[in-house]
Amino acid sequence: MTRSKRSQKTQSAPPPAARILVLHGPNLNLLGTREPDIYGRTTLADIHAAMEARARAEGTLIESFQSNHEGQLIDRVQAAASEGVDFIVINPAGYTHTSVALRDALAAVSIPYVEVHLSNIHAREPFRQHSYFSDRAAGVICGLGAYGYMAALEFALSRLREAQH
Ligand code: CA2
Repeated sequence: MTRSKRSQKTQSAPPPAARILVLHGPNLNLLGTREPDIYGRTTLADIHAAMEARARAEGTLIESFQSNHEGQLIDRVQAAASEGVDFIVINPAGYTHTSVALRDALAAVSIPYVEVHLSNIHAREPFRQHSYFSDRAAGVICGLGAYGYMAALEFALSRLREAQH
């Protein structure tokens, strides 16, 4: 056996890149185009681009998915388990206050998640002040606008770095 073949044999494969999934609930596709006083002027594409660049710098794979349909979000969460997603950042939007089913999907896959809201839901109508997601979240960020997603991403990256050591 040649020296290069021998060294190839003993080299271990690099660990697979960590994976983060960013989930956006209903109506967030409108971000940056309507109600800028509440939700700001940053679009979902802007948010994804900024998160992508930051994650790439750490060698982490990131995917974003937005849907206006509860079942599609649930399917995406279920698929995340078989895809080896390590961390989820989720803004369940209106489903925050209604969806036992999406909560159950996150509980079923046991993937840690941070819940993000652009607005401060505690300073708004009473019905927004209960979330079906917060008690199981690693953390909750609200009221920081689009920056909240970057803060959640930094937290996820630090968690994933810790897990690799
Ligand atoms: O503050 C948040 O991020 C929310 O999750 C946004 C949801 C709302 O139901 C939650 O209570 C708090 C609404 C998302 C609607 O997004 C729009 C964006 C631009 C224009 C219109 C709606």
